[in-house]
Amino acid sequence: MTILDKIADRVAEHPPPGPFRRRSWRSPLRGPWLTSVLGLTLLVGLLVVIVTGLLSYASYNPNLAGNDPTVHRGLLGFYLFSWPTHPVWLYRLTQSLHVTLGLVLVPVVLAKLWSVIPRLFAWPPMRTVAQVVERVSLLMLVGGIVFEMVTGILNIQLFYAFPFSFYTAHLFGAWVFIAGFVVHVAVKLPKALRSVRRRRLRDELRTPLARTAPEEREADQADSLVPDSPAPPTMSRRGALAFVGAGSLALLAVTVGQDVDPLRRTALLAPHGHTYPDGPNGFQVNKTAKFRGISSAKAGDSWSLQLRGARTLTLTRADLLALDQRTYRLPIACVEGWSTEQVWTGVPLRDLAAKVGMAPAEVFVESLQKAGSFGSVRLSSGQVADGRTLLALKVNGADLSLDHGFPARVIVPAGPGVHNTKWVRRLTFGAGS
Ligand SMILES: Nc1nc2c(c(=O)[nH]1)N[C@H]1C(S)=C(S)[C@@H](COP(=O)(O)O)O[C@H]1N2
Ligand SMILES: [Mo]
Repeated sequence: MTILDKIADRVAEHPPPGPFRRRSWRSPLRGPWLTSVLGLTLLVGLLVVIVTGLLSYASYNPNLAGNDPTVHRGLLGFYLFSWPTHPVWLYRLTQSLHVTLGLVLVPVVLAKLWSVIPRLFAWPPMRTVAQVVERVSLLMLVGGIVFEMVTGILNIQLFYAFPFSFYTAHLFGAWVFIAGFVVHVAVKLPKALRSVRRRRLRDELRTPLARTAPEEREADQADSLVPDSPAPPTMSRRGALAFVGAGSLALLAVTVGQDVDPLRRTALLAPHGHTYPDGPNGFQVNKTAKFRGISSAKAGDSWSLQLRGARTLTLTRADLLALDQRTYRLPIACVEGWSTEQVWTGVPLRDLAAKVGMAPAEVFVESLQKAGSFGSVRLSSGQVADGRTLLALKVNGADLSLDHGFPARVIVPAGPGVHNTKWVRRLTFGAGS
């Protein structure tokens, strides 16, 4: 034994007081079975959140010039593909899953962190290289999930009110988390699968407080989640699981309404979910005309639409209404999780392209909006080619309200809300335009 090993042993034998001493952690519920039940739940749930999150990034057309504020994304866009326009509810489904599940899993994440918190104070903090690697991966995992949940929830409530780009920060945070997640699953999955088999969930759900006992100690005593000197239980394991499950269900109950039109009023957590006027324009508004500095003067009689392609053309709203009108029932699905389906009437973008001598091509959409996000966007040639992609003039049979984009707005099937530019002023067809 070298002198260094001896010093290391002495350090290990003398943890600082408080949480670094194993005996200060006494809950009889902590143990590998409980941690594994929570961990495997998160494995499945967070996989869905990760996949739908990556899809959300792909849906923004980040490969088209000017759409992606993420300057140094490096290899992170390796999987991107051209976002389809079928089925029309595609983004509505992926994004409501992402946001709803992300919220519903918050109590499970907190319970999982509680179940392993003694490990945070393991003493000595790190001894082998393997431990150092594990701790760094845990920092990425835990730091990543906390960052993603906090930025995600704040964005649902505040709508991009950050001093930095939510979009870029949430994307980078996601990849830090994903890296930690992959390492953690690779290291822990075999043990988690072994640990859940040690007790049957059904038996555990039948065990009352009076018969609640600590789990069996694992072979590696020093690293065990089972406490050295357990306190008497104050809650059964089924009580703890029910507490977490009830938290998740409560979050689900006050969230689902933002994606189900008849349940809109139950969406207590959705700030834009339940206050809107009656009538054909009576559905959520994301960023009002006032907020975006759009006056009814600018969007009124003096307004006209500029079309640019092989030639240019200016059309008034009356000119547009005189063209062939199409009507489709299409959703608006916002990145913040809310969605709705309405009936839109207007002119297909591909007809407008034809007016200026263009086959369906990429289009750069510009609005009257001078500052702030989402005032312009680039749509793919595939989106323009789909005859249901409209420059909408009406909704549910009535003129668009100013807040919903009067005189004209884009509606793209299957796309994210940010592609449905309101108060459109100019359409420029052609790649790199
Ligand atoms: N010009 C402009 N268009 C915009 C926005 C905007 O801020 N400015 N917000 C977008 C976002 S994020 C969404 S979800 C939809 C919402 O449309 P609505 O307010 O009519 O429901 O409009 C999109 N179009
Ligand atoms: Mo949005």
